[in-house]
Amino acid sequence: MNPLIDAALLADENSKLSADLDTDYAALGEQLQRQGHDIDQLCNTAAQFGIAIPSWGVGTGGTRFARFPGPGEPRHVFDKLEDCGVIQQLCRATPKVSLHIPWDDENPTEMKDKAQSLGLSFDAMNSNTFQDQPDQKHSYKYGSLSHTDAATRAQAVEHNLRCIEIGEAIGSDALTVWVGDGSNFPGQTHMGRQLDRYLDGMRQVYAGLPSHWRLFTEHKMYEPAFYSTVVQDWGSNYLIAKELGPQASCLVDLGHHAPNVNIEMIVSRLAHFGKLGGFHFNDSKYGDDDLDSGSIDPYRLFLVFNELVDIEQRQPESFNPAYMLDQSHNVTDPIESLMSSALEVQRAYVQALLVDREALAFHQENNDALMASETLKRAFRTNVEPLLQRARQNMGGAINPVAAYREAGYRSKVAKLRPAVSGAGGGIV
Ligand code: LRH
Ligand code: MN
Repeated sequence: MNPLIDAALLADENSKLSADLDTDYAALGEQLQRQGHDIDQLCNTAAQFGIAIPSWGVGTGGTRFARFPGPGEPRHVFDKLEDCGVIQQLCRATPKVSLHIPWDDENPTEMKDKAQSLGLSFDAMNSNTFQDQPDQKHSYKYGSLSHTDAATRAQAVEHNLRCIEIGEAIGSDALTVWVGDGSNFPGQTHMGRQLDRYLDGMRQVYAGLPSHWRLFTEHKMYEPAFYSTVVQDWGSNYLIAKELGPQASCLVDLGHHAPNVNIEMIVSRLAHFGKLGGFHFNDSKYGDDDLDSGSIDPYRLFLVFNELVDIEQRQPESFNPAYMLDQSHNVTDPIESLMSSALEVQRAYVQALLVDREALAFHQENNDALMASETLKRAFRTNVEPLLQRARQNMGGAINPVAAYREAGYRSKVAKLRPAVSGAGGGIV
């Protein structure tokens, strides 16, 4: 694997921090031991945690108003894979990349070889029937899989089957289908018939799945449709996944809910009914803001993982959710945001492992609300940073990834190689 960040520089950066880490790790080890936890065991568990990087997240993102590209914007999937290689080299928690077609529609063998040369593999594929491509025959202006026009629906089905084909060629084993289909006016669509058309299309996509593949359906309350959305919430999503069959399950994008919706409860429900497929992690304050995970409400992220760890311990045999980031980096270096976000998700997972579940169950059984809440807060208040740093160090990564990345000057290096791009119109990528 050809390291993108000079190994000697990385070793030097780590050597500056390792003595303090040894002290902090020992102190945390004592603290956790008093709580009945073995820090080395937790460190190994943390090291096994992986979250996929969205290929579309390594370029600067934008809004409908504008996009302000930064230096060294990736030009194509191969640049994107290199940037993902840097994130994995420094963080050691992001071994997989989730591609989006046609944004990453290149030669599968070349993409696979490039990824392998960087120590990466591929997570779920993402189809795109929410934009019209230059050579496209039928427009998705009025929908895709749920469009009233049969030829447009067939085109959307064909596209999803092609995403599966590309995925098979590069070693992916899942497809995420998010459609923006919906309406902007009351009366514009017949919601029942629109859903029937969507289901008919999704059955054809489902029929094209290899036997070991999973199909993730992603719900979203609104945008780009602003009155109704075909797959608008977890309820519709659950019924759709149930309707499609055992290989179908629901993907929860944290930003796709109304403000203050209890997402951890949705996670508990979907797992309860065996349809929790995966996640697009990000954070938000208002809408689908696609902000860095844990940057607005880290306690909510912790509460989601508190449910996930509880489910993992109660249903170990069936527990296999796909973890992916789905963010838009409009004002930061995307590589730095993706590194800190992946580690925020890993942190929430490790903190959730610290919850004293026996004590929690006791307080719940005895309706001791305050002690139940305190039991969660105690885990959330635990600073597990030394444990996460050690896990990275043990895996050959950086104790402080952002510091090592800046010291290496990777961004200015690629800025010289990749021509500057001017601010195009709006749009997320
Ligand atoms: C829709 C979404 C979906 C992706 C897109 C980039 O908002 O979350 O998961 O296809 O963002
Ligand atoms: Mn998403």
